[in-house]
Amino acid sequence: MDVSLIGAPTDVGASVVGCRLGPGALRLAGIQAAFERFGATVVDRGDLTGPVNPMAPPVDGYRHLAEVTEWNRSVHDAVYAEVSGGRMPVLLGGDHCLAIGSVSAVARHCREQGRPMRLLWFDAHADYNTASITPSGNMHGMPVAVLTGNGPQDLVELSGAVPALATSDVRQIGLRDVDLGEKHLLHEHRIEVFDMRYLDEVGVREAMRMALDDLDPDTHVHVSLDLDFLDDTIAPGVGTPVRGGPTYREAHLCMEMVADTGRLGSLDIVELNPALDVRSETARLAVDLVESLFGKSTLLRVHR
Ligand code: HAR
Ligand code: MN
Ligand code: MN
Ligand code: MN
Repeated sequence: MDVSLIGAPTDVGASVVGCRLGPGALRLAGIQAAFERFGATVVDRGDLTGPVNPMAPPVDGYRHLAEVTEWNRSVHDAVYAEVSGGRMPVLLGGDHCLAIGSVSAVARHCREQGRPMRLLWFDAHADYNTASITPSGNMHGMPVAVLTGNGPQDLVELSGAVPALATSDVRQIGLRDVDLGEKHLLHEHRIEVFDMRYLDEVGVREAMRMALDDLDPDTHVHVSLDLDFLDDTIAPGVGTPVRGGPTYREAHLCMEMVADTGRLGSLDIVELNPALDVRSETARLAVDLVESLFGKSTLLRVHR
């Protein structure tokens, strides 16, 4: 497997700033070596550049729409170049608005190849807000809505086809902080949500089994890992921490089950805020999870 690291050091989509420092912190925590330990060949493409965070108020329901669009164009182009060249793009964020660019680029590639795609959205949040229902205007709260066709035209059309993804391509895992408007919209659009209550009730194993069910042998799996998916006690270094998330082992089991599919094709690691982290704990946990995603547990178990 040939992995390409792409840094996108920005927090234009958030109101708590600091995840512009994420790519550097993930590199320092050893993200490249984590991929290499499990046999990947890694090229670090360095950091993309883009507009600074203007720290401006929302306009017509969006904060920093022009800047968010510019960053996502760069991310789209960089991710598309890697995935269409047969490599696995790994986006080092940056805030979660950048998944608009990365996921739409992967969706474009899959469309061109006639392959199905499955988006696994690991997050405390649904990121399904639109201009009319957002409580904040922050665009990191909107990427799933944009990718499925609800959002500003330039972003919705980023990869050509509208929508970039069908709602049936999406599985959301770990949700526990969803705005009322989002809840109605998720329900109306029938997005498959495995929220924390569901994980509590049926267990991580069964929830992940369902999130990964009927994958075609040809399906491209994209993991979008918002680090606030994790319980805030083990991952303090995020802008919008939420209590009651998966434990260390539960999060690893999620990644291990993705690894077992053998279909992981692209990855976002987003929302790391090193300014709020404690001794790089969250960055190092992200690196640990990457190891599991790349099959750390594979071949370990022997039963007689
Ligand atoms: N739902 C809230 C909003 O839209 C907060 C979501 C933003 N936080 C994230 N996204 N980290 O996953 O403003
Ligand atoms: Mn390919
Ligand atoms: Mn998110
Ligand atoms: Mn989140």
